[in-house]
Amino acid sequence: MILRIAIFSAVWCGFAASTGFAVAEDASTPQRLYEQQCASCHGRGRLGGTGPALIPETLSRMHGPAIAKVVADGRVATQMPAFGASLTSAQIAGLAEYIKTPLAEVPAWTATDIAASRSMSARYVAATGPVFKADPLNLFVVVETGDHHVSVLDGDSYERLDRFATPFAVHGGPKFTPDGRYVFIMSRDGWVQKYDLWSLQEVGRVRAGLNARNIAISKDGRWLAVANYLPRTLTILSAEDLSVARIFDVADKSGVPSRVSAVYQAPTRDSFILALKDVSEIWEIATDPNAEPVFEGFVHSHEKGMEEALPSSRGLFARRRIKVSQPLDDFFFDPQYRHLVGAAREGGKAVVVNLIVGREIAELPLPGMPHLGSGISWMRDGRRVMATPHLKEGRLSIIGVDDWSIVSTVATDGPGFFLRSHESTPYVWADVFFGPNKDRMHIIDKQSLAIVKTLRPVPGSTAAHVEFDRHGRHALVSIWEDDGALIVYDARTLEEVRRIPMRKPSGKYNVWNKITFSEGTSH
Ligand code: DHE
Repeated sequence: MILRIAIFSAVWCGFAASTGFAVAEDASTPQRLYEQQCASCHGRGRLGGTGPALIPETLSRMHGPAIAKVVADGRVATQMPAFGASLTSAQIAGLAEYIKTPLAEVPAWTATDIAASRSMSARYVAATGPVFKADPLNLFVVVETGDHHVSVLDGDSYERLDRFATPFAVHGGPKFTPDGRYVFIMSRDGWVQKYDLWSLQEVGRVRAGLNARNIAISKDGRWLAVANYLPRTLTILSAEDLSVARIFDVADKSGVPSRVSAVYQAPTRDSFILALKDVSEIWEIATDPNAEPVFEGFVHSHEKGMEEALPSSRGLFARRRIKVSQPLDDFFFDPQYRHLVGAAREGGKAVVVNLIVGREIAELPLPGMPHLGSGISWMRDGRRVMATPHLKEGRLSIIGVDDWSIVSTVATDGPGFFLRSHESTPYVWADVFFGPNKDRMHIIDKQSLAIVKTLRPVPGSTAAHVEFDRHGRHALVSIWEDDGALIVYDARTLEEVRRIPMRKPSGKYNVWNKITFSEGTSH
């Protein structure tokens, strides 16, 4: 019966939208209207179904047409129909406001829910080797957010080997197993998709959270960590079959819950590092089964009126808390993963944390919202430096990684989002993501720090996010538009060599550069 109602309402929803059949006025409140028109696809609790979740955590991060416009006109390349002919503009405006309202309480998403969402592809057959001739370690995975697909490109010929549908609204870098065979892709609705790059087939998918930030894979490729905003958890999945291995309820030592801003792999430490949004702690979770015991410190025991030692944890998934002075976000790691630099929410500064001793060791004045997660590093005059763009200022900050001092600043034509380089190129490529010069891409000499050229691939269209092939011969630039393109440049002459039409190619990731933690890419 429930199934029949669901089918009826899905059909009705498409029928009403497509015929312009006026919706009765008993749809008196936006909530009631939502239940009638949207719930069959987007879920009764707005947490998603065949359509994405309609909650502010997801919607406020989506770029594109305003919500009311999507309701009225539908969304191209998806199953979202147009309601403009069947709903009044007041009803549409009411609906748009309703779905922007935060949920009354943080919903649960338990191990049982996750397990129930897991679906392994019945058609998947694992090939014994790559089913193509291209170098499997020089493939590119290109996320096309325009129509929620991924293209797999041969990194030598730039032929497209496959193009497959992803979950709605992929965010962050896909993560690869250490051998480069499998890639994991995450959507803002918490779906994780596993794809086999040798067989060119989806392996399966699972919903690990309701609103997720990013994923990280363990050093040995066995575990996948999913950072969630909703609920306040870190989900650890088996990378093999996407089953749930562990769920951490995230809260500080005194029990205050927190969203997880991001999770990163620290390869030299064989651990995951977590940035926490709401509490002044950084977490480290061991992915080494033989990890040393982690001592959690002392708590005050009211019963005994004394300090009592907290039990230590050891081995796989042992958790360590690092106390910091305020919540830190958006981490850059030095190449040895001895230090991280995190952005402090207030005060226009960044904080350096030594991961070995587990405390803050330096502060850097970095106003204008540094985007440390995009930071890259290289050797300059015998010294390692890192560079970070700023989301609110047209400049790059160049920082000495040895003494954490500001070495220089490079003035750019506007605030940037992403930076890229490669071991074998003398240049850093920096986009100008925001403002009137969003169509520009600066090429900066790594030694002199001079801008040697500014590309303008498509006047008026955003040029963003660069990735090199494994040899550093070519640099791929996205034209970040719905009818966009991927432009391949010769990394030495800086001339265009190829243009491949794509649907808003938001990011592209080279297998080799990612699995070797190339210093020119963000990790
Ligand atoms: Fe991202 C990576 C956080 C907005 C596109 N973004 C990341 C990562 C984090 C992050 C923590 C690193 C994850 C990883 O790769 O494992 N992003 C945030 C934000 O906090 C912010 C500012 C606001 C938000 O919550 O959404 C934000 N990000 C955006 C966008 O608006 C972008 C431009 C478009 C979009 O798709 O939403 C965007 N973020 C990206 C991309 C990466 C990314 C393409 C991967 C970069 C890479 O090269 O590795």
